Order: sequence, then structure tokens, then C-alpha cells
Amino acid sequence: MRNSTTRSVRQSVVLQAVIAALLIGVTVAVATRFKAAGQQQSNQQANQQANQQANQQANQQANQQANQQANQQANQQAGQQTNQPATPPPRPAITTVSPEDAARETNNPRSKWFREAKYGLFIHWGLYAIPAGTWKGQQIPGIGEWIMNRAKVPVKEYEQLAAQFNPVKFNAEEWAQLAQDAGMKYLTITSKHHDGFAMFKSQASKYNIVDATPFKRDPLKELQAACAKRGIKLCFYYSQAQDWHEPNGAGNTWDFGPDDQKDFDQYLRDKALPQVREILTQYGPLGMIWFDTPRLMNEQRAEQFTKMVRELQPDCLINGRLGGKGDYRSTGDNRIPDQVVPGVWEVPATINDTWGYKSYDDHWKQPADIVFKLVDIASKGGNYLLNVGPTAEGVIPQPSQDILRKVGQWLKVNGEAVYGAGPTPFGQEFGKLSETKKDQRGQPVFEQAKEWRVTTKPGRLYIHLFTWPKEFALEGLKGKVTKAYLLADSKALKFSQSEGKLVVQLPDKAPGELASVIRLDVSGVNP
Ligand code: FHN
Repeated sequence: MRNSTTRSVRQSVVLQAVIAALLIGVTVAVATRFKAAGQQQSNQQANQQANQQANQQANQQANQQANQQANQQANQQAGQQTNQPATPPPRPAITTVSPEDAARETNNPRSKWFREAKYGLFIHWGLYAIPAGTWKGQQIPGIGEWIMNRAKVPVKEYEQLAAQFNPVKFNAEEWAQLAQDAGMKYLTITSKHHDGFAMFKSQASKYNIVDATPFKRDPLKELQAACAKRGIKLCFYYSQAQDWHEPNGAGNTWDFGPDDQKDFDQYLRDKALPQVREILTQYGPLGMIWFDTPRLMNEQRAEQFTKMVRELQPDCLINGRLGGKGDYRSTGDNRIPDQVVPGVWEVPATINDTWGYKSYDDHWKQPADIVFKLVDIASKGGNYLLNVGPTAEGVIPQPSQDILRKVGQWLKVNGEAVYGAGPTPFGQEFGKLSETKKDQRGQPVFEQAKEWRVTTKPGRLYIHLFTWPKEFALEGLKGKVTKAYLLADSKALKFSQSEGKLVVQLPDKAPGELASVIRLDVSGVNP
């Protein structure tokens, strides 16, 4: 099992690296900003590999039915191997969905705001921001919030961080303002991550930010007010299964032994369920609860959470990593599907290579890369949940802020083509796996077809150009184009249309630094 999953992680990493390489190298005429985006993506693949290896079991579980997960875990514990072919096909970024489930997700009134929002801010913040990737002088590989696990820090040692946690520079107004400036419509923050430390006032466990730190404030309360003021949907991440602080929580095998010998239901009863009740009742209406890594979860356990959420906040979404069916699906971390995916889904992604703050991770994705990813995801039908990791002082690193604000400026001009927009009616722009070309690991190369993406609204097509050609040509367009213009300046563009081929004449220079968007008004048939 370990070998096969490692292989599939490698394959996914390779596939993503190939996509990134092609983003850079499809043509020498590719504009600098597009190249920069691809380069960044390519570099990230290697760095993400270590992180993905640590988490891939959890992600796989999240993408499967609860009882399958239980079987997988049992197999894994027994060290069994699955019968994988020597070179299995690349692992998809997201589980396939039945037409019924896709329709259930899409027609769910509860998910309407989410389907329109498209872009959210993820915040991983907790005690792990203090070590910030270094434990006892050693830089610990992997994602920052996993430091306790990676360095096998005993609970008794790790919990001493609480006495040092005093994020006096935390300012909820500034964080919510950043989300707003960035054009993000929802904010999902870790209320409790796998380390078990609650970032809110909890009666269920004294191991929380109000009772166990000198800070004594409840940042989630403050964020509630700041988000409400700006119309940003507040959402809470909650690690329902892994809790390395608790003897019966999943994941801490170095203090408490193997997970299969724990009374996991007791942990759920004593901590996870009561705390989820607390976050559902103390912070006003929530956009969603974002569960994660459903180790040891099964349908019956998941149902206890689902029931509670539905009873206490019927409008609150449940993400796809609880352990049963959620309201929508998550892709693997940083995994963007190759093609349009039906239903409702989201790509959780890092802005550098970690979720929780690491003092030495400055591998920032650039604004052009983020705009490309946001549009690419929207054109395939999904949402982009982009993470920042604040410091132990409560500051969102300045590079993250600058990058997000730059993308926000782009959205101010071009947001019409993103918020509430549907996927492309085409698909030929995405590309495909090469039948002949292989990368150095022997995996098929993903060949990027075009440097543009399409999003839609009724009667409209939005063409996002990541390079700047002299003219834009599009085949296979149904309906008659009545008007074409750039969102950046609203000036009419000349175009011709015959036999299904549209050609739009473009000015010599792109109107902006990042992607430029042509709006096409189309009559006769919905594009
Ligand atoms: O293990 C976690 C990880 O720390 C992080 O929270 C990500 C975000 O999607 N989820 C898990 C791994 O997939």
C-alpha cells in the first residue's frame, strides 16, 4: 500500500510538474508573466512532494466513501499491498462524481453563495507558528503545521508552546480587510488543527487560546465581527479525526501508540463533537465547517457531525473531507484537475509551500501564477481556496499580503469574469496527456493546448488571455457574437465571425500587467 500510494503521489507530482513545464515552454512567444507562473508552479512540485507524501493518505481517504477508508486503513495497518500495475495511470486530482451527485451538489441552495464566490482565503494559524519550521535548532522538513508530528514532539513538550503564544499584533480588522482587498469572498480559518489546540474559547478542552495562553483573547470572535462588517463568509476548519494532543485522537502514535488501539469514539464524544457544537453556536452563522483528514472516520461517525451541523446551522456547508458525503468535494491539496469537473468543488492551495507559517519558506507563488490558477480553476468549474500562514505574532507575512492585493487589483477590473461565472463550453484549451512524449520518470507529458481560458455567464463568454497575441481566434463557437470588448477599458474590439470561427482584433499592447479579459456578448444560443 505504502509503495503504491508513494508511486501515485510521484505520478501526480510528475504530472503537475509537466503541466507547469508546459506552461513555461509551449511557445517562445509566451509572455514573461505567463512563464513566471509556470516556472513557479514547476518549482513548487518538487517542494510539495515531501508535504504531499505526509498527507496523501489523508487526502485519499477524503476522496473516498467512509467505509472504503476504513478498509484502506485496515489494509495499511496490516502492511498489505494492492495489485497496482507497474505504471498505473496518473492519479486524478479529484474523485469522479455520479451525475446524480453532481446535480445534488449543484442544485443545493445551501451552496449557492459558495458556487458564486469562487475565491476564498484559507488561514492556518496555531501554536506551530512559534517553532515556524524549526525544532531544537533543526529545520524540520515538510509543512509547518505538521512539526509536532514530523519531529515527534511529545505532548508534554509541545503544549508548553501555549504559554509562549502571545500574538499581540493580531488584528482581525486587518486580516478581514486583506481578504476583502484580495477579492476573496470567504475566509476559512483553523479553529483546531491536528495538534489539538483550539484557537477559540472552549469549555470542552482547556487547551485553547483563551485559557492556556497569555494572549487570552478569542481571535475567532474578533474575526466574526470583522468578517460580518465586510460581508465575508466566515468558515471554520476543524480537524475532527486527527488530534495529536489527545490519547484517543487519531495520529499521535509516538505518545499514545497505534490508532487501532484507541477509543476513538470516546475522543469524538469528549472533544471533537462538543467543540464542533461550540463553534456552531458561539460565532453566528458560519459559511461552512471544513473538516479534514478523516482517519478512523466512518459513515456512522461522520453522521454525528452532519446531524449536528444540520440541526444547529442548516445553511452551513460541510466540505468533502468529513468522512461521508459533504456538500461539495475538495481536490487533493494544490491539485488542479485537467478538465472541467461537474458538481461543486474546491482546490485548497498554498501560497508558498506550507500551510502553517515557516520562517524560511519564501517560495511565494507570484500574482500572475495565482491569477492563472484562479481562472484555470473557475474555467473548470471550481473554487480556489488560497492559504496564508500568519506568524506567532499574528501577522500575515508581507509577501503574502502584497501578492494577494495584486491579484485583488486584477479582480477589481476583471472580477465580472470570475465571480458567479461558469466553466468553459469548450475544453480544447486545456490540453491532454501526450501519447508519445514521456518525462524523465517515464510518465506521459501533459501538453498544454492554449494560453487562454474561458469562463461563462448567460449570453456571455469571457476569454482570459495569458499572452498577448495580435488577434484572438476561436473555433466552434455557437451563437452570434454581437459585441466584443476588453473588461480593462470597455472599448469595442473589431471582430469577424464566419463558419463557426471568430477572429477578434486586439490592440498592440495588453491593457494590463496580468491576464486580459475579452468579453464577448453572444446571442442566439447560450455559449
Ligand atoms: O494535514 C492537513 C494539512 O496540514 C493541511 O491542513 C491541509 C489543507 O488542505 N489538509 C491536510 C492534508 O491534506
